[in-house]
Amino acid sequence: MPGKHKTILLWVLTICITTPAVGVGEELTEECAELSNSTWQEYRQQRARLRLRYLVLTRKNPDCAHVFTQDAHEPSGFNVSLPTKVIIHGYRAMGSRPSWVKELARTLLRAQDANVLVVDWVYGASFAYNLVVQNYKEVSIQISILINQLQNQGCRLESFHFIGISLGAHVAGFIGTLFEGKIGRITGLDPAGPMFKGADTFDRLDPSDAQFVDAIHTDSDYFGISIPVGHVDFFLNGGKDQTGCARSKFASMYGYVICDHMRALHVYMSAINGSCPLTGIPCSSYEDFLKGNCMTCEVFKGRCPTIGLSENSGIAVSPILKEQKLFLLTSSSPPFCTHHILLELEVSPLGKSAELEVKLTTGALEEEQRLRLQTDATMYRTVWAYPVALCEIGSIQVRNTGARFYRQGDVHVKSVCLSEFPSLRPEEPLCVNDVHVRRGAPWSHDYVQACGDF
Ligand SMILES: *[C@@H]1O[C@H](CO)[C@@H](O)[C@H](O)[C@H]1NC(C)=O
Ligand SMILES: *[C@@H]1O[C@H](CO)[C@@H](O)[C@H](O)[C@H]1NC(C)=O
Ligand SMILES: CC(=O)N[C@H]1CO[C@H](CO)[C@@H](O)[C@@H]1O
Repeated sequence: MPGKHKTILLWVLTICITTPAVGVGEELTEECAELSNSTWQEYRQQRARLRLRYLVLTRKNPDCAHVFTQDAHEPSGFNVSLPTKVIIHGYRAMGSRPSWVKELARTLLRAQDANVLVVDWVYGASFAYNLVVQNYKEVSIQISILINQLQNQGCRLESFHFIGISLGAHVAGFIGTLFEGKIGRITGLDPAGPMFKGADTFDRLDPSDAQFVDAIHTDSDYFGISIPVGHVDFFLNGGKDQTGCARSKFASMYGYVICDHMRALHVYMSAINGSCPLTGIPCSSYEDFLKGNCMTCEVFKGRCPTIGLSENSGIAVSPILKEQKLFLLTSSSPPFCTHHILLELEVSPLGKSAELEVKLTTGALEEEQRLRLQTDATMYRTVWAYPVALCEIGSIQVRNTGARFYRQGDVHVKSVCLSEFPSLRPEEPLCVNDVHVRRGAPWSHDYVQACGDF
């Protein structure tokens, strides 16, 4: 009997071990495609070849890309009745495959039932930047041939939405030029700046390339372009330096160098996820925006444009305006949203320059802002990226911090006001009047307020 028992045990064990192995084998028959990566050697041998490929992801295969093929016997899952999101990556300095493509595809598919068509032009996009720039129009032409074929199969040009990252934004722009602006939408995520800023609109992304063009700018002083290229152009934190990027001492050199540039992509994905609104305020310059000189979206009939997939960025005015510079502040990590709080402070004329520190407190959260006061000004306005809404702010404290350095005397604050923008409802600013801030004696005030149901 013990012998038979062992045999059964062995048999059970064998099933347990082999069954999953068979399962794994079956799964592998459905092969998932990856983007290419190229090496310097390969690049030198095949310099002239672009080796363009396309991958397809849909809601049926959101995590497993299929190589695009028009062969009816090997369908890639592309469905001509659905809208199509075309992802175009940018320059690949080291020939590596872009690692973020899968996440962007998944984020898009969660938000919309669509075909995601990924353009793999890693071979043409790697190593010498100036040579890559020479390639990009050829890449656009090849993609446009595919779009033409898809059009013949029943896809409408308006149903294409190109999402181009960095140099990919200009690839999309040139495809748009080839289709005379009839493509539905192009989104440029920090469109490349080097060799494009001074370029003719024929050579770079511009509003005539599609029915609607939106762009997000996050590194316009380095890898990104500093001029507006779309109907709406969101300049995050002024469009140059992003919070949480500049001082990440321990990040890798590569991460440090491209952190600002890649922020556009991360904010875009977060916006599509839809956990909080990222809206831009039209303004002529970031300096004006930071002074609180632009607080409304009147030019858009009160509806501020939002980052993400909503049609025309949520703009209702028509015809759609062009090259609108929009500004917003973000936080340093997902979901990146903040509240814009305008701090307005009016002081009585001062005998000497002074310094004040203003602190806002909400529960355990404390944030400070430092103000340098000059003798020739009495009004100070500054916009603050604050983590919670105005109605949640519990208290304000003002300290006379300049005392040690400037031997400054008391500061008489005529009024200190806080307001939030853009505001969904008419709200009075929170003001406190006639405050004496003495040396070494901070003044503070608790707000009595509550966020109503809205
Ligand atoms: C293609 O998409 C349409 C519209 O959503 C749907 O009705 C149809 O079943 C899809 N075709 C296939 C083969 O999945
Ligand atoms: C989007 O949401 C999904 C699911 O909630 C989450 O896993 C992912 O990290 C989010 N991505 C971003 C960029 O916020
Ligand atoms: C760094 C890297 O991902 N290298 C891969 C490039 O692609 C080849 C073939 O697909 C792989 O074998 C390498 O590991």
